[in-house]
Amino acid sequence: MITLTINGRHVEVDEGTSLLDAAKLAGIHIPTLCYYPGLPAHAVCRMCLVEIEGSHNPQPACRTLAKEGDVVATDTEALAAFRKADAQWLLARHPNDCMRCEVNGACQLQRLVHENQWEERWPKMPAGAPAASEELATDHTSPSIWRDLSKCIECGLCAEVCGDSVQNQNVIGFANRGFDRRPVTVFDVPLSQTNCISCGQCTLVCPVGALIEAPHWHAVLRTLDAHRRVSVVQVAPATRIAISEEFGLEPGTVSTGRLINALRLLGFDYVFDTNFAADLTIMEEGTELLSRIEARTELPLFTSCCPGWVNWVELNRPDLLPHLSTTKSPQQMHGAIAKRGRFARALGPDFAEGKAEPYVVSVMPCTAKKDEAQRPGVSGDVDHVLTTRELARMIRSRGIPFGALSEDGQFDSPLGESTGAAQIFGASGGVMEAMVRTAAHFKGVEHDLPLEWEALRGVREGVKTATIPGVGTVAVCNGIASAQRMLEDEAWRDDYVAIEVMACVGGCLGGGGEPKSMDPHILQKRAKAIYSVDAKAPRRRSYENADVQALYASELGAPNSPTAHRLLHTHYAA
Ligand code: HC1
Ligand code: SF4
Repeated sequence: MITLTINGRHVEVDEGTSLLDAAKLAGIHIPTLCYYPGLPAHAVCRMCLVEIEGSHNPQPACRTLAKEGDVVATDTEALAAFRKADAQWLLARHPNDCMRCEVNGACQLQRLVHENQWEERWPKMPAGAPAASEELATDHTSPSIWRDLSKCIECGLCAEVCGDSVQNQNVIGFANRGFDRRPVTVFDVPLSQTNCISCGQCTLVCPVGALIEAPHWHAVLRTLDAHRRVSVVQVAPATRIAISEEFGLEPGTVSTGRLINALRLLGFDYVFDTNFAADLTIMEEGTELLSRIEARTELPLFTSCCPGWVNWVELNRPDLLPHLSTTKSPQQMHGAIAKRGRFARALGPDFAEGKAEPYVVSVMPCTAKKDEAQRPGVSGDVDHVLTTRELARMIRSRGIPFGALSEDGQFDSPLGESTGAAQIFGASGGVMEAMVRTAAHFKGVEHDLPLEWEALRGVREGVKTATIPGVGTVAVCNGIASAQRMLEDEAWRDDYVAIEVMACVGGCLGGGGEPKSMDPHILQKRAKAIYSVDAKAPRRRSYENADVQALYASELGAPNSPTAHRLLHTHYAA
């Protein structure tokens, strides 16, 4: 242990602890802009400078390690003046449009200026991070991610998360030095022309509004307000947990009922559960897997519910496309069933004759789901996709007291019923565990096997595996970089029968559309909540979903039937 003094307080910390973390342990707040837990600290924003006795210049607390006997000050007048000047420099190059900015209220620069009442601005300077052209300064070409370089504060977090530290995509990097330093895409082209997989991790770490999800919530609100169409919303498994954080509830709080009540207050006519379609996905994908095993073809099967992963395969390894399950993701399946199934036909003669269809919105923890909803072969299933963060904006905008709402909300029937297996889709390993539970049933071995597969769970590096008697060995890649590492060695072709890949670390619960959090344990807290919902569920295997069974009996026939293929399967672009 190391003992030091910060602002006159004695603090004991482990060796290797940064001054920023040491201060946090002592309850002392040091402002930051370019720091993000888990990413390397580059100390470019200089907000966290602190004075250390015996050191000539202030040092950045984020990347200075605590040393035995350090005497540190975080609150001197000189430091306050320095931080103010730093903020003024950033503001002088920043547009003054907070009122209509998508991250209004969640912007770290705005929070600092507000907290400190740094009211004087320096004279306006040329916009920050000048782009090669006006067109590139505001890039709305991606269906999922919007960039506005005039808001960039050059913290570097986007390049870090997109690069080797996490996603390993290296779509964004930094060009030039000094005044002209700015984040650019490879060859400085619009995002839509790059190999961006739309994972949205860059939007999650951006402290300002320079990188955001392509916003759909304004259009959704306008449609709901007009009330001309029958509206349907579906909610992803991960959203019902993480949205609690947006409203000050303890991370890991399950808010399913509150969320349903909030969606009704916003004006949705029907509130359904994406989990219903996750159970349906398992019926289709599990059957597809067993057929491929029987036919000994196109194995291993890769899961296809993560659109970031599907994008990556299409962009980087089209040779793997035959291995991707043709089963649509739960989001798209749900939309297809809601628009073209018995539910829609019962809405009235125009719906039955195909002249009208309900307006379908999904709420997802994911930015790539926006891109997925526009894919050839599935576009039209879902009209708008909201991230968890966007839904929180809508709820706040209408003054709905989310935290005070009752947890008694219930999904509508029949597209709202689900099992615990569907709920765990939201965590890395969950899709595979859900598939194992039902595949074991199809193979008649489920009673000899555990229901819970610990080996497939958790937010850890490397490939997670489990061997299922009668099925084979299955694998889980936690994050796109982990899949890329696995593919470097050809052994995956022989070692596994099925492989789950989720592009974001932690799975959907760590998705690019989730609430921004500086809690280093946030993924574990969200995962614990997801598994607790499964543990308490009365039915925990997808084939036990009575409404899914009824759907097969009344409309689809059997899993992988021609009707099921028409509604619930897709194809990929080579
Ligand atoms: Fe997911 Fe899925 S689990 S992809 O992570 O298969 O986004 O939560 O909704 O579609 O069910 C996301 C989550 C989500 C789909 C399901
Ligand atoms: Fe990189 Fe993902 Fe952002 Fe695209 S969405 S730029 S791949 S972090």
